[in-house]
Amino acid sequence: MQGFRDARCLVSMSELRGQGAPGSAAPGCGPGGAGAAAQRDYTHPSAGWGAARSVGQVLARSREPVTGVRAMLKMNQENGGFDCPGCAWPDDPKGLHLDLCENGIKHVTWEMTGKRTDRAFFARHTVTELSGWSDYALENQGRLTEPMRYDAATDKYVPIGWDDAFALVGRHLQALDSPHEAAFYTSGRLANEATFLYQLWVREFGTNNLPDCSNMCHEASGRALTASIGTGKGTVDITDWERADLIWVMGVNAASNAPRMLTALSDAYQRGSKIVHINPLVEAASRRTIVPHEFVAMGTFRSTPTGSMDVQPRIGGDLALVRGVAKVVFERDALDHEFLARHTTGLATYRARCAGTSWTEIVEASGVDEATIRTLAEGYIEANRTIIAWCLGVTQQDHGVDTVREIVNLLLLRGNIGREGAGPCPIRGHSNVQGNRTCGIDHRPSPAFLDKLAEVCGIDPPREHGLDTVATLEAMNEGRVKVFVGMGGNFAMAAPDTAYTIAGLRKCALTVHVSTKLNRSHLVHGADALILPCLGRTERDLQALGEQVITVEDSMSMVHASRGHRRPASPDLLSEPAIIAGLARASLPGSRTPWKAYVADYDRIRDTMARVLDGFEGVNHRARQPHGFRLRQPARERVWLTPTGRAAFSDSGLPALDPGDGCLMLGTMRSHDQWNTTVYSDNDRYRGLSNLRTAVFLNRDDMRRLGLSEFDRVDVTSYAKDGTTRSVYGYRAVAYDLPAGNAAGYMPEMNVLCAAGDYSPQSGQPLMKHLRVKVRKAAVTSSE
Ligand SMILES: Nc1nc2c(c(=O)[nH]1)N[C@H]1C(S)=C(S)[C@@H](COP(=O)(O)OP(=O)(O)OC[C@H]3O[C@@H](n4cnc5c(=O)[nH]c(N)nc54)[C@H](O)[C@@H]3O)O[C@H]1N2
Ligand SMILES: Nc1nc2c(c(=O)[nH]1)N[C@H]1C(S)=C(S)[C@@H](COP(=O)(O)OP(=O)(O)OC[C@H]3O[C@@H](n4cnc5c(=O)[nH]c(N)nc54)[C@H](O)[C@@H]3O)O[C@H]1N2
Ligand SMILES: [Mo]
Repeated sequence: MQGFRDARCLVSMSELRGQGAPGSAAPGCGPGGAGAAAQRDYTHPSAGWGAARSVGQVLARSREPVTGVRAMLKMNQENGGFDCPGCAWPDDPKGLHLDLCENGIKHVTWEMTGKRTDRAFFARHTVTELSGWSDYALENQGRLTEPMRYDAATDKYVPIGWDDAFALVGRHLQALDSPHEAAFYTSGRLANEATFLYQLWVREFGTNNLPDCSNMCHEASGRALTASIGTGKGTVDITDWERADLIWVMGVNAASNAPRMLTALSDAYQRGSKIVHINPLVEAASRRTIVPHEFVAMGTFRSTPTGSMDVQPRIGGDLALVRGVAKVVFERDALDHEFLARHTTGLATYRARCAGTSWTEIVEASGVDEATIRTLAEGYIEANRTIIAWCLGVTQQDHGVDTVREIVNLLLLRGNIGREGAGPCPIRGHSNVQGNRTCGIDHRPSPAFLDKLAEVCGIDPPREHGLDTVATLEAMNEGRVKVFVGMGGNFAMAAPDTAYTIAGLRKCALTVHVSTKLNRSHLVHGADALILPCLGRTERDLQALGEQVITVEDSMSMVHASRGHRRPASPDLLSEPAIIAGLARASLPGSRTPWKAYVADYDRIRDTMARVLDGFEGVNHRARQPHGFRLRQPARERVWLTPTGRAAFSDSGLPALDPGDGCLMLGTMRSHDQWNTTVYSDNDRYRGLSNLRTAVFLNRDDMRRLGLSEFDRVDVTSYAKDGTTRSVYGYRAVAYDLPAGNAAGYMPEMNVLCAAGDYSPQSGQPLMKHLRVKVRKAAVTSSE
């Protein structure tokens, strides 16, 4: 990362809103200006009326109160509605009622806004001026309406026709010395059909440079599950959730980020199942909820508990915690011997590893005392059917792969995989991030997949591995990648090391973003730059042979159709498949791929997918069934596609977690009122915080030790592995229930603290929940 120091020259202070400057307060990405920051304990159940009020505010802001409500009624319904783009939790299988939630509604209405970011808007504002705006203000201008190209003479975006835009990209790509000088990013909303066309274009063009948001999200889960059980996905489905008698929820803020999971948790609790929340922070979902869709319950304020036990490990302590539980399982000989003998390898080594890990080490590395771990273990031994679910708290760590493998080890000990009501369950993030991988977005594609693609599509795909997200950052900064295409998302803000990321994008010859709304990635552009606006999930997609449906895959491998009903935000929008086909035709003039025919009728794309992708046979018919169909997950049937044909125990040491030298370990996370880089407000209801995003959550004892009182101004410095430091200024210290030595704060602001060179050697994932930091009282306290 030699480029880090020059990166600072290419980026202005005003656009690093999460950073600020010494002596003043960092503004943050939210709207600001709503009043003084405050915190009070949130004592109400999650969801419920607080959620309803918050939805009302978002609907009013997007000027869509009536249509917003109508859209809610169309969402996630098996009778031809669209898939909620809010998260990847599956639909309610009973289909009897609406299964919708506050944050899904916010997410959808944000897309459906009546406001427009049109050519008149771009004519009024230079890019330099817009760079000083908050991220909230940028997106809040509304939907993009037509393709725009950056004009350096005026420092403005000006309209360009679709064909000219495609031709421009074609010229740039053809001018490269090698196809590997371009990188093609995917954000996890992209539907299966667009995904398939995208990777086909990129591979026909000649590279596997397909970085995606998964590289920052669940890469660790995919790698670990593949190594342990032969397939990179969870094994449970929603009916298993209805049968489990023990559920562990690790490192996920369910009430905010997978709110429909609250329904499953409260149902489970009512059935008598035990639910354990494992999180350094005690989050709202671990207490009580008003089930998101139960309007009657909302009316009567009837709430259901959603947790039986909270365990608070230190950040990164999950591996040691699981090891401790496994140690007790061995001690008690509570093993499923028959399963272990028939289905697994590596048990003896793992047994020795557990025996050889002392309680002192386990307690130190987990931050949880032995008695609590034993209680947790007794609960695990008592249960007949256990699901372990996890999200970013587990994956965005140096040893994320080891931790997920340890979770699988623990499940294997008692035969908790491939049995009803039991199994591993990564909670995926973006609504189709799992489908992206299934349909070929992978910078390390398997030879078998490439062979099939070559045979069916008649192309000669490159065999060498491509760049992931972190490697793309480095390649852009070093001039090895000159063209960046972003298929959705907001790369500039989502990727680590904001200054370095921005500098990399600025060094490109061309940046292209396919987007629905204006965001920072459009403002930190290459010499040439395009914004290509596309249809959203809620909108009707009319092509030459009629109205189209798309398909998506949820967290539990269910593939189903999604159909938008709304009139598109502008007549000049194209669908993502149409944009990809346009780009492909312009950059591959000799291509024999039937791009036009594919776009005319997406059934044709699915017919090809059915021939390339395992489990997609008959997709056109099956995806249109109510609730769609479940992709086969061999491990669920105890078919292990590992080299030995058995599930493999892992054997790893415990990680060194002491941040050393007076440092704290900090994890970045989302507030309740944001969707990744989209920030709806400066509030975080369940954590009781209002009007503040530039916050550092600290343990009370640490605050005392550092001489800090609640809401004091602080500067935070992170220490990267290569010795570089990064700082943010004028944050506020907020006391919170988290273990001493740990801290937390919000993404995307705190991405300025994440060194791009600090990624897990196991997964390539940036260490977004594993930052070594020092917190100090701010040198100068600003007046406000
Ligand atoms: N409304 C809404 N929904 C979303 C999103 C959104 O931004 N808004 N984003 C979507 C996406 S892409 C994703 S990937 C998911 C993200 O869903 P989450 O994984 O819930 O995302 P974070 O907010 O990053 O929260 C991480 C949680 O991990 C905990 N944690 C931090 N460190 C550790 C640790 O070492 N161990 C354990 N056990 N826990 C730890 C934090 O306290 C926090 O509760 O949500 C998806 N759904
Ligand atoms: N520090 C830190 N950083 C993180 C994380 C963290 O926990 N901590 N989490 C990481 C994770 S898990 C993820 S998934 C990434 C998220 O990274 P991204 O997926 O890159 O970011 P999003 O914020 O989801 O993207 C928002 C933008 O998507 C565009 N958009 C919305 N809908 C559509 C659509 O239908 N089509 C198209 N083409 N565009 C659309 C809009 O223009 C909007 O501005 O961030 C990562 N970054
Ligand atoms: Mo994610």
